[in-house]
Amino acid sequence: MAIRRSMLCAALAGGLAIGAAACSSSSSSSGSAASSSSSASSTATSTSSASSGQKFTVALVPGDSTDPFYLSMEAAGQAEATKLGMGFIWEGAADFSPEAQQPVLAALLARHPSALLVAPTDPSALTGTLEQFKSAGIPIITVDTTITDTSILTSRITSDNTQGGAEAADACGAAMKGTGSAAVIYTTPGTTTTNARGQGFIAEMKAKYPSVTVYSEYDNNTESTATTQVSSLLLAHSNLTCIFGTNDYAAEGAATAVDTAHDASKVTIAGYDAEPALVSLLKNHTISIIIAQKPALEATMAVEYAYDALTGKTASVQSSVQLPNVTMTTTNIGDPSISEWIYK
Ligand code: T6T
Repeated sequence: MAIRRSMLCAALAGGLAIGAAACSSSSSSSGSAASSSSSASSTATSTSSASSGQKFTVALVPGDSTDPFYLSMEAAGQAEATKLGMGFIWEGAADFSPEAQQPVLAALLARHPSALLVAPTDPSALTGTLEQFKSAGIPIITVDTTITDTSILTSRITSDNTQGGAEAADACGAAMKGTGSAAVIYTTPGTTTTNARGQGFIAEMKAKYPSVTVYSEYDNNTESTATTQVSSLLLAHSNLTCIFGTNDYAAEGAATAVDTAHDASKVTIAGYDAEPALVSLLKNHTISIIIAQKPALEATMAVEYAYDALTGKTASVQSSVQLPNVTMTTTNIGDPSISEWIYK
């Protein structure tokens, strides 16, 4: 696990909120990353070596099976599991919703993986199913999103979503010179990450730019819905000059609406997620700032924590981790230390 410790310690140096003890104990094993694939019909599955005699198998259930954010997690989680000699299962629903995710979890429970990594699509609707994993002795680690009852979790790993929202508000507030109105485009009401981003944005706006009015919409994680909502907001509020898309779909939908309204010169768009299509919009100045996460690092850490929990190294497992974000702007995106965080 040599890479593990260097990644963790680099992240710690970059402001990661975990204990320094995480840098002190490690073991290592070698191996090369196996390739994996996924497809989206009703579910996407990639199973590697889960039945080839390995002692442990870790399962990763993403929010949905097609989002580049979760595909980055899949690749990194698979690579780390291979390195640690564990089998890896990837099972995701085509849609980001608790209704779609619940049957995926139920089917997975029947296969009894050694550990479950999951990005829950609702903070409470899946708790009953997750409790069944816990009762079956399967450690649960949430990645990205989480649940309200954290007592059943071995760990939860996410980004500093509140800080990311606040940073978007700072960029908008400055561009707006503290006047006018702004809009937050949330995804679904049950998404803990995007909710925290929107709340962080609103709190920062209130504190630093109290004259700015902030409107909110939920796009149900659908880009075309975000476009429709932003088009209506632009028509209804002539002083609307900032839009914060709390994920890539929201920001891309906002960009289409602003472009269609020919308002690009007066509207600042702050987006989330270094998904390649959104980065292209940053490079051509359609949007002004991207708050990027580190999905690969989240998955790598989660697989390592699963391994530690299964092998009795519980002292290495932090119960809550918030990884720092990377701010991408039109001026710094050419810097390799920034562009390295574009999602693969
Ligand atoms: O922003 C990420 C993730 O953090 C969020 O929970 C859901 O949307 C994304 O997957 C991006 O599409």
